Amino acid sequence: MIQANFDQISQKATRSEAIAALGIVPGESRVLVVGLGLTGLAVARFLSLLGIQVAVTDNRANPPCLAELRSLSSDIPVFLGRYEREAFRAATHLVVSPGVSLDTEEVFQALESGLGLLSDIDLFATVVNAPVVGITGSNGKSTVTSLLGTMAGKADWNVRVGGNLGVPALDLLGEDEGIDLYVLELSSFQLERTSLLKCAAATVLNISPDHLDRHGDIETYARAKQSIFSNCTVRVLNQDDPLVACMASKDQPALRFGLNGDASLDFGVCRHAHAEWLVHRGNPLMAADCVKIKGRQNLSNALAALALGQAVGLPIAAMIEGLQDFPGLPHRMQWVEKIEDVTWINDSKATNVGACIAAMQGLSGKIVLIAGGEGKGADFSVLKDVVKQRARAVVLIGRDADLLHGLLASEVTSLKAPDLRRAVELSAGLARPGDTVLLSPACASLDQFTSFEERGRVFEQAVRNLIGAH
Ligand code: UMA
Ligand code: ADP
Repeated sequence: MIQANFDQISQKATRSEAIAALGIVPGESRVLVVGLGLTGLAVARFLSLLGIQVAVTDNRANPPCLAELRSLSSDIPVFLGRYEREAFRAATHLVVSPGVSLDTEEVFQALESGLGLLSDIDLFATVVNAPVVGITGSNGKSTVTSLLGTMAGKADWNVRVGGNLGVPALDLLGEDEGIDLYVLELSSFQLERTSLLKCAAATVLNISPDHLDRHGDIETYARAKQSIFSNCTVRVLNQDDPLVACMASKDQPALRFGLNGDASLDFGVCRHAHAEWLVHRGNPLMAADCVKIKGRQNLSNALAALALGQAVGLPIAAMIEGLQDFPGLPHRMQWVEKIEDVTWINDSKATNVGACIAAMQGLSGKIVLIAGGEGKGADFSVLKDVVKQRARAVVLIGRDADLLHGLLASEVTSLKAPDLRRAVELSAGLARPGDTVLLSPACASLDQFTSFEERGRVFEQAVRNLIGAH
């Protein structure tokens, strides 16, 4: 026990020193945390434990983590309902939560006036004591992050997995003695405000338009993603995605993966013994059929995880075991029911057009697509071809239903539904035996639901209600 206390004290001292090197010093610095969600709470907790003076502001009157912050300390000043200008004036440093745009007037002005900007990921990177793998991209981040965590577990590594996936990076730290590896899912919002991360291996899985309402254009969005490679040791690059394949650098080694059958790739897919196999520089590793998560996009995810794992020294046998066992995450191409020979699939996590296209391309037979929600400024016209080829009909919900209808009604039968339950009923009427009804909205859910998980649950329940109705 005494040893444990000693370790805690010495760890605190080491972390304080590391944070002081950023110019954040107890008694002198005042850090303003903007946003009181999971990230804001984690940052306030981390800094106040190190004795740093912290204040928090959120423009919501009742932000999600207020009660937790109050129970952490009653001494932390909290400004709610609007971003308090006084709080910005009093601060020496800003930590801006990923949900808050850097263009928000008060934040923008504070940065213009010279305040230092840090992210929770910067603070994490400053004190972390073990190798970090960073995973970003438009689609597949959560899957690859969780899969790599499973692979590391199979090798008996002490691994911690989080970031945009759900547990803020700082909350993964705890007492990090004996941790072998951190695996972080990183969003474009986290990366655009991070400059200190040094990944042992990092990847941009793919780039397709997303969050353009925040980033403005795809170039800015791609640049935020690419910044994951600054200071990284090994770049893992998707050769199938032209926007990613060109992200190589002569100064950093790269491992390349791809589905195009090129045997010279570090990790690829080739024919072997009359079947498709995952290969390492042409050498067969495992039959593609034995990868538990299904679909071409998941084969690509499997190759990415193999390359990242190899870059940090995971044994190949453990990685193969992980691929055989990892069942996939809920709300991603999740089988729900088969009713009167119609298969129902929940892909609620498809919050952008790239994921929706991959979902439709990965299915055989005709599809009734349920889509719509908050499009985040995306260009939906890229859905036209795949909808024309694969869909029998589309049923549209949410804020951008009209926009989608305007583009797709000329290609296939297109109906609008007032809510997801009604969309399920309409889809049941449109689908024929052998079809798939696919919820793959290509949009965020927040106009009608609290999260993509809630949207997926509502869908599953509505589908199960159909069984009772038959
Ligand atoms: N908000 C306000 N006012 C504020 C602060 C936030 O209205 O003052 C709103 C934002 O517009 C946003 C929401 O509240 O819609 C939450 O923002 P936040 O920064 O407080 O979010 P956190 O709870 O800290 O969660 C964040 C990530 N959320 C976002 O980037 C929006 C979580 O990713 C992540 O799991 C968590 O940190 C831990 O790292 C979620 C997400 O949706 C899953 N990410 C986006 C995505 O995957 O597409 C990027
Ligand atoms: P993210 O964390 O990047 O949102 P997820 O693993 O949660 O990624 O998957 C999100 C959506 O993208 C799901 O609809 C899933 O079916 C789809 N998807 C997963 N991997 C890929 C990929 N490599 N390419 C395209 N779509 C993918």
